[in-house]
Amino acid sequence: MNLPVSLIGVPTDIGAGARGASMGPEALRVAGLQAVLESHGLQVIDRGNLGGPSNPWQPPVDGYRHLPEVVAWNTALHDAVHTELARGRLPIVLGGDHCLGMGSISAVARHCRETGKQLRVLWLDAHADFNTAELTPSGNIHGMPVACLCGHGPAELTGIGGHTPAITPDVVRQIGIRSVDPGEKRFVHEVGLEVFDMRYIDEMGMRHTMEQALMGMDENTHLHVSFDVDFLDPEIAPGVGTTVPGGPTYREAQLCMEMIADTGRLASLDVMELNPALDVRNRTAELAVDLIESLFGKSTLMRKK
Ligand SMILES: [Mn+2]
Repeated sequence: MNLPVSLIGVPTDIGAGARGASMGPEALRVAGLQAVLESHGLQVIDRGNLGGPSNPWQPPVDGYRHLPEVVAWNTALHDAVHTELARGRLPIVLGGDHCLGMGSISAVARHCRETGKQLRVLWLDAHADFNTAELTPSGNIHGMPVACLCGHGPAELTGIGGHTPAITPDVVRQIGIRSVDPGEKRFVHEVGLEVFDMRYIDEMGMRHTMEQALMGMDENTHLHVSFDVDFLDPEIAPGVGTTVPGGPTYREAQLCMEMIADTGRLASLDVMELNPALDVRNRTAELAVDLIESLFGKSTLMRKK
C-alpha cells in the first residue's frame, strides 16, 4: 500500500550562494512530477508553494547570511511537513536550497518521536553540509543543515521543532560526497558521521554502497531521502549552483534510487538545489523527475516482482 503523496513547494534560495533555486519547485512541476507519480497509481495532491521572506542578498552577520529569513522559511516548512506526516501522507519537498533540510528533517524526526518510528536519513549530496559559522567563510546556511540538525549551530536553527538536537549523527548516511572543507572534514570525523564518498563508490560500487547505507532498517523504519541535485555528475545535471565534477552517472543514480525503492520504506523526500537559472532547457528538472520516478518504483529492469 503506497502512501498518498503531498507536494510542498518552497520557492527560496535564501541559504544559497547563487540565486535561482527559488525557481526549482515550478521547474519540477513543469517537468511533469505530479503526472509521473500518478501514472504509477499514486494519489498526489499539490499543496502549492509556501510563502516567506524575499532574498535580501546581504553579507554574513556574525557568520550567517540571512539567518532570520532562513528561520522563517524553515519554521514554515517544519509545520507543513509535520502536518502532512500527521495526516498519514508522504511529503515531497520541492526546494529551494538545501538549508530547507532543517525544516523538513526536524519535522520528520519529530513525527518519528511521536509515533515510535526509527529514523534513517539518506543524504545524497556532493557536499557534507556539515559546516558551522566558525568553519565556513561564506556564511551560506545551505552548507550547514546537517550540523544544525545534529545540534551544532545557532539556537534559532538547532531548536526548530522544539527538540535539540533534532537528530543524532548515527541516523544519517551520506552518499556521493566529494567536496568537503578541511575544517568541516575534521568535524565530520569527530561526530562520527557515516559518509560513503565518491572514492568509496568508485572502489566498492553503488550496489555495495547502498547495501551498506540501507543496512539495519526494518518495518519500523521511517526512511527519509534528502536529494541534493548536485549529488549527480554535472555532465548530466548542470542545473545546480554548486556543481562538483565526478558525481554518480545516470546508471549509478538510477541504481541508487531503485535500491531505495526496493526497501519499501521511503516515507518522506526532499528534492533540493535545482536551479533553473543555470539549467539547459529544463533537462536537470526532467532528470530529477526521472530519478524520483525510480524512487517510487519505476523499474528499468525486465525483472519479475
Ligand atoms: Mn546539499
